Amino acid sequence: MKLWRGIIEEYRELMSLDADAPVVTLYEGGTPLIPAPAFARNLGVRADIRLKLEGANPTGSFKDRGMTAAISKALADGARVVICASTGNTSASAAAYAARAGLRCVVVIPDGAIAMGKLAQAIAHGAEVVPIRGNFDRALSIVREMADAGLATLVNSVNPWRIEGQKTAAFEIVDQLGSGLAGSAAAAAAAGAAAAPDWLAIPVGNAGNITAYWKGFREYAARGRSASLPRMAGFQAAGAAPIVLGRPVEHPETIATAIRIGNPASWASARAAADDSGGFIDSVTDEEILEAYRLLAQTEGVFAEPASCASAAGLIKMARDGRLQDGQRAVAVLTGNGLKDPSTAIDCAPPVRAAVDADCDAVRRLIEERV
Ligand code: AN7
Repeated sequence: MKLWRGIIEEYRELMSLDADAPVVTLYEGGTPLIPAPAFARNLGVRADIRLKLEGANPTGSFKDRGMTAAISKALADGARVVICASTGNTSASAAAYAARAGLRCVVVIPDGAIAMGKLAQAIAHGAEVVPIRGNFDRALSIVREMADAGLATLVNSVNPWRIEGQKTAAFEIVDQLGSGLAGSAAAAAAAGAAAAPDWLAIPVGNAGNITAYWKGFREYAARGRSASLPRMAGFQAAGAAPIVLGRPVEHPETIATAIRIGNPASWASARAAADDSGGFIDSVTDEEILEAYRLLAQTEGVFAEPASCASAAGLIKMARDGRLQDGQRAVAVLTGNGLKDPSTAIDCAPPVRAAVDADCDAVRRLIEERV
């Protein structure tokens, strides 16, 4: 059995890290790419749908791919303190990798607007948590200023090492799809080369991840390791959809707090990824996100956090309006684990029934009347 070594060791020749630099890793990456036949049946088109389970990373989100690279580089450069703004997952990941590297970690978050699991992680890993009376966009501008002043190394996705790490998810998808599968990528596969899916559906917040995936797919194709490129389909939440609207949103609002971002730092490169790939950036409503959230959990056994489900909600929308067609293959990136946000899971479901007496009769009665 070959053990997974983390994304830097697995894809070192495709990343421009110094060979002798220290590697700070939690053995991130190598996440499952799973078929979603029940979800696909709900779409009403005969498409091949796969889910990339980024919630299976060590801290429960895709951020770990970027963080192993950014923290390794920070350590190599002699940093003592790292800093980030976050809607939650970046802070959880930065806190964990900084702990492993022995670095101080400061995280600046919008007060009251990050999911409980993520806050718990930042605290558990010993990060210094600074809540601000303002949103993510404000937090990002503050930490950028702190970094410019030389107080700390910035590990948000404006740090190019974050993008370097995150692009490896695109490599994995091509490798995992392998060869000999159905869909319009089949011709390329038959020729012996692995290929990208027809569509890559992905949530968009600060827009680093869509930028990273597009970079990864292009680099893999340029190296002859992928016979095709996907069309990139990015999805923002309707209440936080600056790229779709073409202007910053001053007060972004969505149940998907991870992507509650009104002025994405990587706006231009996200636009380019969509345009250059023949794709688009669209929005999905909170209701559509929650519908996808329930479908994935209850028909596929996949618990992804609400922001993640923007990609799956996007596929439902694409199937409805004819953009996703019979015979195509689509991968939805599920960026974070559902356990990150237990409050949404509980608040959006019927209440758990009141306790019954602790005897078999009471429980049997409930089973017989189908609870
Ligand atoms: C689950 O943690 O911005 O478009 O500060 O946590 O690369 O920003 C999180 C973003 C999608 C959007 N899904 O990715 C943060 C943060 C989940 C996320 C996104 C985030 P980008």
